[in-house]
Amino acid sequence: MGIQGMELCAVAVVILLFIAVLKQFGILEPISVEDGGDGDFELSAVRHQPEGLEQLQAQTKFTKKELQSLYRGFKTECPSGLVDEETFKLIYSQFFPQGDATTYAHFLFNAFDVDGNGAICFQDFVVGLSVLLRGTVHEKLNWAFNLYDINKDGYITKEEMLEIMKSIYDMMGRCTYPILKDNAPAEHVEMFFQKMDRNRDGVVTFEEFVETCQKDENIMSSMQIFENTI
Ligand SMILES: [Ca+2]
Ligand SMILES: [Ca+2]
Ligand SMILES: [Ca+2]
Repeated sequence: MGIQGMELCAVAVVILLFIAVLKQFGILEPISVEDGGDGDFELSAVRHQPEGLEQLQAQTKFTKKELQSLYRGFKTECPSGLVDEETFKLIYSQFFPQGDATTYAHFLFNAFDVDGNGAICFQDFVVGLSVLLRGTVHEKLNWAFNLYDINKDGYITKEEMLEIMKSIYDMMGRCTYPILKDNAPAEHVEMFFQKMDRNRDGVVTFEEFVETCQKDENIMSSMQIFENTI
């Protein structure tokens, strides 16, 4: 995998891995099903959620039927209605048995747990999912930026990017990419900053991030491919 590939990876891995998780949850398939048949039951189930179906419809780009399907899948996999970090890590480790996915799963979990209460509820889940599946390029980039900005102060530092890169390498494991050198994550961070940090002040702002990504055909086309897959 070349430098270009790794940069692509930094943005796309978030999204692609998430599809894998959805398949694991058995959630992706029902989205395309137009008529579930048991809509009334599901509707009443969703109504018991404090958020309410209509509010979720307003917050996401899913239809009522899709929300019902998603809720059914979510409830089947998580009867408690909440996903904690341990469960999230467990799911990711199943996909990367040769690597260590715990750190990356931790960062991803935080990106979904918007209110930071340590649990992903159905609302957290569908709002994040809506951005990843149906969001505009700007919304998706905002989501990715938020993932990399670990302390959420509005800047991506080299230290933060290094942590993210290391976690991606850890997750992929040596067996998959045996040619990787120990300093590969640091080299990729340097490449990332050479491209993204346009004013050379040592941090990447959201504006810099968006501007660079939108000029990068690889990143943009990866998002297109993704949209067409769903
Ligand atoms: Ca939460
Ligand atoms: Ca930061
Ligand atoms: Ca900068």
